[in-house]
Amino acid sequence: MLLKIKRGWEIRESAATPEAVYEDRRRLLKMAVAGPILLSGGALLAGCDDAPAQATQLAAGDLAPDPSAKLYPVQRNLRYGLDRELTAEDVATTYNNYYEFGSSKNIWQKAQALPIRPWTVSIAGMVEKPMEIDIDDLLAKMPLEERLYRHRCVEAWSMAVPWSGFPLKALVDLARPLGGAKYLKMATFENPQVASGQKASWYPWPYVEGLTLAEATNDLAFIATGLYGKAMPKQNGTPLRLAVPWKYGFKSIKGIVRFEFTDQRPVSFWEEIQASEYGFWANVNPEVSHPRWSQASERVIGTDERVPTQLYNGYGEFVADLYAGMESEKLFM
Ligand SMILES: Nc1nc2c(c(=O)[nH]1)N[C@H]1C(S)=C(S)[C@@H](COP(=O)(O)O)O[C@H]1N2
Ligand SMILES: [Mo]
Repeated sequence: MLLKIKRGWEIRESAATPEAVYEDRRRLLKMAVAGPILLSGGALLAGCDDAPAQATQLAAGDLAPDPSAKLYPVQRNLRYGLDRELTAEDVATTYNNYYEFGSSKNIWQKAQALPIRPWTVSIAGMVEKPMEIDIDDLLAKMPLEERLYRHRCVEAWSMAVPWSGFPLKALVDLARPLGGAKYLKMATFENPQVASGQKASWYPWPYVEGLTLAEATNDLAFIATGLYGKAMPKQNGTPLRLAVPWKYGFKSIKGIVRFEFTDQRPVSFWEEIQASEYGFWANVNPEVSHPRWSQASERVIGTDERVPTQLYNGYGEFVADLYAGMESEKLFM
């Protein structure tokens, strides 16, 4: 079942999203924030039907340029290749899961209201010296690179995108965890004023996710800070968003404000809501069905295709060793 991952230099030229698409998207976003009339025009293209209501949520101050924009594009790391075309940028940035902004896929406009500066990241728990670090200071310390990764949502859709960011291991090294630390727990911002989904009290906010330290320091574990050669759009999880492509998408937590090292296995957001459907490990496996649907294949967003799902989402050569001897664990839900 292991996929032979193509080397970066085998990727066809056509796999890169043309810059023209980025530019159109930028123009559309500018139009969308210019006012309600233009917004409904722009939103039609995005397949949005409740644009006027959302327009009122955009305030001028929310549109300050992202100060990290100048860091991109960054050099692509050719070790991580793709077996398929990149998803079109306008698809990956308008079809999102971000429950802080609502439970539909169409939250990209609402997410623009999230203030992203100042943004302080805490590194806490079992570390040599807990710290609070400003996002721009953190970004300046981290080795930024671009990686092409697949992403497989537990809902059986997938995409393939160019993330920019840094290996999670670089942050673990900065944090200097103590010997007893076994897990890394990550938490998303809390701001119900702008993230209206957080007003829904039946969800266990904040969104939390966790990895073992062995997973967090695996080469594939990546903190994404940019997308398509630019700063990360708000709807995709700026300023810090996990990308662990061998696991179902819900593990890839967005809008992170806290990294806590602990000896207790964290209970993640979805696990707390429905442990029988969303486990801690959540490794992709086509042979283990979700209780309510098959995981054997996936819909590639932005195309008419359905493709077979692969064990560890095709990344077994990087991660299968992490789980040797753990057959008694529910690794695939
Ligand atoms: N904080 C937070 N992170 C999150 C989610 C969320 O609702 N809140 N959704 C997850 C799920 S289910 C998926 S599939 C991916 C979606 O990422 P994308 O919108 O960039 O495709 O984000 C994940 N990270
Ligand atoms: Mo997901």
